[in-house]
Amino acid sequence: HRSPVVVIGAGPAGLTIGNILRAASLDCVVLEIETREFIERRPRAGVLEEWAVRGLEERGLAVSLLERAQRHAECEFRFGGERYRFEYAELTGHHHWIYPQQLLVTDLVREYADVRGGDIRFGVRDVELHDLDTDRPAVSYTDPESGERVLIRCDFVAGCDGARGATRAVLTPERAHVSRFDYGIGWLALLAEAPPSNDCVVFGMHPNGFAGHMARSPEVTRYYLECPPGDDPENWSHDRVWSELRERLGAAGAPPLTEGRLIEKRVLDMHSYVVEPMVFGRLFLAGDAAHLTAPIAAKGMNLALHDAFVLGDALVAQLGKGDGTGLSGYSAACLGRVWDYQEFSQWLSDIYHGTSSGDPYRAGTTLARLRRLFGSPSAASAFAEQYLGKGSGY
Ligand code: RFL
Repeated sequence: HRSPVVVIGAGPAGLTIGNILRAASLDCVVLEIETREFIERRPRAGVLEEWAVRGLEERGLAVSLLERAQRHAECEFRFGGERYRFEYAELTGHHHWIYPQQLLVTDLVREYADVRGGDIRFGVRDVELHDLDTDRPAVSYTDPESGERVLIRCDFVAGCDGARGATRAVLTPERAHVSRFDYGIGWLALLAEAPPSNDCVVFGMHPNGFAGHMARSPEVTRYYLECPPGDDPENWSHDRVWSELRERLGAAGAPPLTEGRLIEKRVLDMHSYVVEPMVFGRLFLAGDAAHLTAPIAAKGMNLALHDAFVLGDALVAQLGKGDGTGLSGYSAACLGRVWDYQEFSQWLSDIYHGTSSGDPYRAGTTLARLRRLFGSPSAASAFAEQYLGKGSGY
């Protein structure tokens, strides 16, 4: 078996790279451990930045998204029992798009496999990488039906298998440097079968802890509740969840929360890492395999798409025209944005979690930051720029 590129992982990063290669009539094989049905239903992120939507659109990958996604122009902060609207589109002219990750994945799989004729193998087992520091690397896996090992020789491997994949294991300390940050905070991530309770995203800063409200669709809403890291979701009964949400998101004049059945309830421990460089020999990492950003600032899916645009275009230039400049500059071209988003997530985490830290000094500085955001136009535009992600300049 031979293919110019093997892509490991069919998430937003891997599928976008596969689609870019197929659009240039280049062959690749995408390997995915889960089934197609599973990845098309796995709920995760939902916020797309405008430059990411435009990047998908330019590559013919945003037809359904532009028909179905909601376009948001503002968000709302609640603290001290009051509501504060933040009209970022009015400030910057840019928007957020709300589109559940599983719908984007469904669109990308359909386009890659059914429209562009791409090769994708689901349910593969025991993926291993070989000879990465030679010019003929290979990837092997166990075929789910025959149980046999299959080896694919290639020119390049794209490691897009997320935070728990096989490519991260290859990156021993001699091969790449990993910087980590642990926030020491947990978020109970909830999906409620209930229409959104507000016309935009809401961030609630409360002495009991942070709470977030994010629309996903007219029928489903994501909520977050700050909790101790490692907390057991079973500690959070239906009644406890809704009473905490009501309390933490409560504010004068706020519409009441629309309650509903909780269809997902899991605890996410907030931590982040960055792998540098994002390359080892012929292995190029993209998305969560290269860097994890705690979902505090909703940046992960956007970074995965940014990597995929840069890597997809660089592979096309190399394989189509023998131009290797994109590949040699790949890691540097991505890490600027990666670190920028890491820093913003850390800054935002201080705002979200300061008032519940139990430390009156941190609570005081948090409230000062919030007042500055709503009192100073230049602080507001700096925030809006980072909240929306920069469109260019990296
Ligand atoms: P993915 O989506 O994890 O895809 C990796 C794919 O690789 C497969 N895989 C393997 N395949 C072959 N061999 C192996 N050994 C493999 N191991 C794993 C997996 O099954 C999977 O299909 O990575 P990618 O493409 O880098 O995309 C990253 C995003 O998924 C991630 O950053 C976001 O979901 C993070 N995130 C959010 N990001 C945002 O931009 N906005 C948000 O609002 C947002 N909310 C979230 C989030 C992540 C969450 N969780 C559960 C992690 C909310 C949550 C709850």
